[in-house]
Amino acid sequence: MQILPIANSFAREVHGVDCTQPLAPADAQTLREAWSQHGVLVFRRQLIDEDALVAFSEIFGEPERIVREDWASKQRSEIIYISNLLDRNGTAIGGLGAGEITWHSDQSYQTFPATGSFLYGVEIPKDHGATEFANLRLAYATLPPTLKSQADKAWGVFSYAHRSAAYDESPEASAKARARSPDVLHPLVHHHPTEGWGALYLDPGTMPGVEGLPDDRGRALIRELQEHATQPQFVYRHEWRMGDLVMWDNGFTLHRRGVLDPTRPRLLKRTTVKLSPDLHIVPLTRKPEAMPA
Ligand SMILES: O=C(O)CCC(=O)C(=O)O
Repeated sequence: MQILPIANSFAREVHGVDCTQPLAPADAQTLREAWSQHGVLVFRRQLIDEDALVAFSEIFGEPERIVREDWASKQRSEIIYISNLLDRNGTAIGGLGAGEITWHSDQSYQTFPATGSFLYGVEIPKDHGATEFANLRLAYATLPPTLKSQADKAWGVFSYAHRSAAYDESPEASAKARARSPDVLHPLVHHHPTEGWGALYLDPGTMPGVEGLPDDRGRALIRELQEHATQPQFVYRHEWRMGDLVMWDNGFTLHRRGVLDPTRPRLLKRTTVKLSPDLHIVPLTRKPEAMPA
């Protein structure tokens, strides 16, 4: 196995691993550590069915079934489909079809966010629909001092209701998911459990504000942090090929995708796992003061 930088980015490409085969314990540990350090790992030319995708994900943590049951695979409920394809009744087979997906961190609205995401490219239009990743470790290390001291003591409000207002595909399913996902608070800065370096934790589209700040000041702080964190030098852009498996650590990365052409079929399969706070940045959580216990 070899883990090599991709161009000049923070992301790493892993060579010499067939993700359908069992991993030697030492190789699994090397991958866990590389993931928790670099944030994004890419495997090319993989041929993975749904059972194998779940089995590979389970090496790193317990799979989470996300709140959108309507996006789940009918074979393996641990998998959701990210797709613009429709079934024969004209119903979307998954979610996040063709609209813009702005900078976000998966599952950040959860009390205990499952921070490991795996996305496998099954059908990908050529040169279309890249996914961009921003590294919040690099962003934190370069924050101007006043912004850093504001971020260091801030807790953000993370709200599924706020996030899902942007989804228009299935209002009923969004309402059901909202009812299961009350707002939570997470600190905007975390430290790596074994190495101690700091990183921002952000999800701009899920954060209506910052605890203790008036709405406009909270939103301004989030905007400033996002603008800093998503500068080109902190961003890796993944141009998909069929058979790519990309895994990212949501504890210190953001990702986004542009608008897609709905007529060009695109299907990716995603799993999400709970990563161990012993090795990965896993956000701390509190309930907002005003909420009932
Ligand atoms: O479709 C993509 O490229 C990104 C999907 C995404 O943002 C997600 O799975 O959270």
